[in-house]
Amino acid sequence: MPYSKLITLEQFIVDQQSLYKDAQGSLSKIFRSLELAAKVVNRDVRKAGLVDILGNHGATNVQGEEQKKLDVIANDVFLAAISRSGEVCMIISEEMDEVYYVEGAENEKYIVAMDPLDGSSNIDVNASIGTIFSIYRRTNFTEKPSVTDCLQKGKHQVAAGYFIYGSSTMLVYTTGMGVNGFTLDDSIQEFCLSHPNITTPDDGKIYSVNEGNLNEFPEGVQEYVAYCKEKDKATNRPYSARYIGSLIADFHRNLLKGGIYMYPSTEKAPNGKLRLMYELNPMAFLVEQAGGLAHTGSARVLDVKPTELHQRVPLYIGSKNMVEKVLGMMVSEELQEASL
Ligand code: AHM
Ligand code: MG
Repeated sequence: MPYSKLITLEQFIVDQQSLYKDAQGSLSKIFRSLELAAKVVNRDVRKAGLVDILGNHGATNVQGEEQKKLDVIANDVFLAAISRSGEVCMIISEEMDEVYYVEGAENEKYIVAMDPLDGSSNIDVNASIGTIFSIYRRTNFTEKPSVTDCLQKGKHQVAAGYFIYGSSTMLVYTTGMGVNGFTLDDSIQEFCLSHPNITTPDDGKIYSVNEGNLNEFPEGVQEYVAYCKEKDKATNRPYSARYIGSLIADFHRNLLKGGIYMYPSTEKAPNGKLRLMYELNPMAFLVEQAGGLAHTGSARVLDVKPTELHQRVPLYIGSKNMVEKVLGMMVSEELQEASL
């Protein structure tokens, strides 16, 4: 494509902003800071095999999981960049126990939640990883910013998205007016619009789940996985199983091609593994904007009221008909149990 036809992220944001008469450019500043941080992290991810930044950092994060060096680097880089945007009063991160209060920004109106490096177990094996973010507006200005301001339902997100550091580096985001994807052109270091108005198919052929845990899933989910494997020409089954263990990579593929990603509850982890504030809400906002669904098995993800920063919640997300199918099987399982 000739460069004259390229729309950079910067240009796209300016154009979008002009659609709102009251826009003051605050979100654009936050996006600029996210973009800069992602370029830095992208550079570090690309050279991870060359320099001594691979491996565990030695510390564990709040969920008791080992942090990789790059997790720590990504957290620091995004924290610094977002703080410098001048628009954000608080940042919460999967890698930090507590809220980070941005110095001198207590009157600012935005809050950012992030998973600075999702899928970090994939770093050492050169598979796709990414950064997930969401932006909320602070609602209470009578008191100092506090953790309560952060615990908002996902439906109140102002923007959400992810950077994926894959075979190419991309940004996919929404501000509630559809979903757009930008690919980083390494030669000019600009994110360029490559996937305008992403919509996800209502049906797909891919199911993504850690099947090693199958016997521990709710019975309705086990039944759905068996359904995915059945042979049936009319419904294009069996489906293909695709699971890399990096939410962003699995989600991104399914978003574009159609499919379902599931992280159900298990006996050991009754709330699943993924975190509501850092992983579920941003992905749910994106998928709904693209025409898909995101559910916890008992509620729409975006309607869940968070009770704590690092809350975990089960997830069923992706193509509308596939999510509805698994939910239907879970409900009929519950009804059967109730009638016994
Ligand atoms: P992380 O944020 O510590 O990387 O953990 C989240 C990741 C997701 O990206 C991925 O889908 C999931 O954990 C995989 O978990 P499991 O290995 O249990 O299937
Ligand atoms: Mg994560």
